[in-house]
Amino acid sequence: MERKWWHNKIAYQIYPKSFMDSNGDGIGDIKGIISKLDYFKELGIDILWLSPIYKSPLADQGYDISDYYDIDPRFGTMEDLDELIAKGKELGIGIVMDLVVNHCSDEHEWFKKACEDPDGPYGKFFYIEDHKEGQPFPCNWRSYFGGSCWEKLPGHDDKIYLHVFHKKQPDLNWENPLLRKEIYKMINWWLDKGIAGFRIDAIINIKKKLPFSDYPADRDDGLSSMDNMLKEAVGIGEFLGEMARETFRKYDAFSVGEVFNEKDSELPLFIGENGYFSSMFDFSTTHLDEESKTRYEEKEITANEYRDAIFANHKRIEGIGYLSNIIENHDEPRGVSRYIKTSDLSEHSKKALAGIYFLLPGIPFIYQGQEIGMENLKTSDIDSTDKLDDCANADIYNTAINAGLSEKDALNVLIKHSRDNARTPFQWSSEAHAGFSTANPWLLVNPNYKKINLEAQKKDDDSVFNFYKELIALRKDPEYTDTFVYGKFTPMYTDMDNLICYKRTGNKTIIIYTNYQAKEIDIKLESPIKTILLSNSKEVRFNEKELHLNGYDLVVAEV
Ligand code: TEU
Ligand code: CA
Repeated sequence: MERKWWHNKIAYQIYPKSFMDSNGDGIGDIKGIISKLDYFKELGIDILWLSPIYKSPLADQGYDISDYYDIDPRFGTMEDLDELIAKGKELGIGIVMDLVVNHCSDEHEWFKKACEDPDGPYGKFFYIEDHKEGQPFPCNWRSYFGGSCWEKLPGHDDKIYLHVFHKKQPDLNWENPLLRKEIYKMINWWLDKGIAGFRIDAIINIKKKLPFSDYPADRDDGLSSMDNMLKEAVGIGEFLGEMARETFRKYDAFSVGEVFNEKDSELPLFIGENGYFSSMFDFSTTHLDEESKTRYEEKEITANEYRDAIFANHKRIEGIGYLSNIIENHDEPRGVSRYIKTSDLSEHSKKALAGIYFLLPGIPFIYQGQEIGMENLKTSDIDSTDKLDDCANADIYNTAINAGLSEKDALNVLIKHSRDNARTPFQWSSEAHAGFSTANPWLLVNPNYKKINLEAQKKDDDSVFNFYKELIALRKDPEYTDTFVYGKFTPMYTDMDNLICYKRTGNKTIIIYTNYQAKEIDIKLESPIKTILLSNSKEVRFNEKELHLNGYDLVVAEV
């Protein structure tokens, strides 16, 4: 496989609104990010992905863009961003912007012009249909945030527009070459500025199955999940190939797709050599507890389920391309609260989870706060839905109420699944507002900040934070980096329960052993251990033939 500059990078996702507030208005901002650049240098981060900071009404926290060429004043100015890009460059840190082009904001001038003249050129930038009051909509797709994906076009009683997300996020019509040209122009404008690349939002949605038609309803609302339509939509490759040719490839930019529902046969086209994207996220574990969102029974993801999901996905991708590995992002609950049994959650088990995903083939992404082991909110932290913020919350809560849950139980379901879990402010210290801001933050701080915060962890050699530092240093160690980046991946001990073990073979042979359960275990060694490269346990006991692992021990060994 041809070597690319991004293959050996470590990436970090910033959710700007919740990262660091520099001016005391309770909202994180670009100056706050700049003030922490040394922190990223210390950690060993190469790529910073910023969730959207463009001009936006923030109906979906910036994923609703009203001007692609401007910065929202709440986050700062274009000068601030230029400074971030320049200072990042000096430190060897590339800035990756979020590319949100399935939709824009209803406050974008394109949409305003479309409302003024739906039959004019900008009307064709969107999906606008005629509609008579009382008539069925052109299709019964459920928007991702609940309810129909059709909404009355402002100023026109006889017209509607499509939004697969929030009604303030009208879908852009990618079938229109003029729209596509505008998008590529914008992408190149940003790449000319010197950013390292893009994370590409919700991209699988740009190809719709047309003409609009109904799919079988999958909930009492009579609507159908978008997945059903996406399965039948073909031809997205024409758009993505064109976009790659017209933009990313010309700049050798890094691009990572938020890709769901891709078809196996399309993988080489997506992330193979000369694929549409440099990489795409491994979401194989995020679906494991999907059902508990709507079936309302406690579902803990088991070690075997977790292992089988990531191993299968890495095997599927083997020889084709590079996954971007995550345990969480701004759309998911915190990984440690989700992939570790509640009764087993500790600094020790958090380090085990970190080691497992971090040393897989692909590009490790750390989501802000993950490196200090930030956790979900607890049901006892919140007594009302008002304390939360996300536009996706209403659907989760109402669906639970409609299914017959009490208000208290519905609130508990919401607290478990809300995207707000990942969006509470970064816990810098035990000071007021966790050191995130001098004012009341826009979203509550997780009350556990006195215990879980960066300042305390920096002082503690055994902290989760210092373990992440060691993991990064190990991946970058000149002796081993080639094996971690390009080494072959071989699952091991998959016939045994609760062991998550794999081998990386390059110019070195490294085995990652993890006992992902509370119970201790002795395992037979395939080959004798030469050196222990890293472990979350102070003392690792082994002999020629056997390795002893206490509960949640992770051992990285050269053999
Ligand atoms: O997410 C797209 C997506 O498909 C989901 O994970 C979505 O967040 C979830 O189904 C809603 O409950 C991206 C962004 O990451 C997300 O933050 C945005 O809300 C969304 O696109 C729209 O831009
Ligand atoms: Ca601010």
